[in-house]
Amino acid sequence: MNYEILQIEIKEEIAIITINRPKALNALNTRFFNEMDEAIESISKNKNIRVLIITGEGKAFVAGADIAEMVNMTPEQGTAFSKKGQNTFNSIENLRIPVIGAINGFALGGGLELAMACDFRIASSKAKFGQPEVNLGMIPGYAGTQRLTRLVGPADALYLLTTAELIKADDALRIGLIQKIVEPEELIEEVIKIAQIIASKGPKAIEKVKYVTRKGLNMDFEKACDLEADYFGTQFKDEGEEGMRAFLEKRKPEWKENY
Ligand code: DAK
Repeated sequence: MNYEILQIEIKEEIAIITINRPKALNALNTRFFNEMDEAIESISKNKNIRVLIITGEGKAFVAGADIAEMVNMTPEQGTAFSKKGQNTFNSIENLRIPVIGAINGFALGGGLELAMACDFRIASSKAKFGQPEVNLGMIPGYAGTQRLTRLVGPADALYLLTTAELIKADDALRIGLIQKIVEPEELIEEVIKIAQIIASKGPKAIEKVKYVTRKGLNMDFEKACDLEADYFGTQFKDEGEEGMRAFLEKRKPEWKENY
């Protein structure tokens, strides 16, 4: 596919997707979803990539779903548009490698929903967050009601969902919506450093810890603990033996490159 909206860069084991439609504050349209589906599929097939970073160009991460594209939709088209976006965001969340949101500016509506499909978020001190759909007589359509509630709890989620207030990075940090705030000019550099730390760990351990954490969220607690025990066990042969031996021998572990 010829990408028009996304820029994809691969730096060693780290992939960076930049949403580059700054004139419309990176608003999400059908073209974006088609490109993102293709990008995620190709990244999922590339076994050399260990971490994905998603960011935006200009003053917005993403200012929401494209209001100009949505304005004339019928209810049936709206539901289809919503399902399409949900599927794309689910495929980001379900990617086998960690996905970091580098939130450079406005993350509003569908933009915050995209940010929440990432595994965690590092934000510029200038970023702003909100679910302003009710201003437009709408509600979130890309699982925002669900992911926001699971991330910050029902009271903070409903505060944001019903007031449509835009909050600053320090408030987003306080409620657990983001994990760290950095100066705008240091954002990408800092997120790449975090990605490099993750990429230095056992690749199978990283994949499994993401899978068990995510999968367990939708399971009964005891069954989730059984899942963890199973994956813990398999990791002894996959990487644990080398990792623990390296510790005792006071050397760096050497992870297998390919599986
Ligand atoms: N869609 C389309 N264009 C947008 C946009 C958006 N969400 N946000 C900004 N733009 C465009 C503006 O129209 C403007 O275009 P021109 O006039 O230059 O052609 C350009 O980007 C620059 O924006 P501003 O001039 O407004 O820039 P400011 O710095 O003054 O203001 C702002 C920045 C982010 C505060 C403001 O642009 C703003 O309030 N934007 C709208 C934010 C918003 O309401 N976002 C939530 C969108 S609703 C569903 C599926 C999904 C959803 C709902 C239902 N189903 C299918 C059921 C999700 C909905 C949303 O995400």
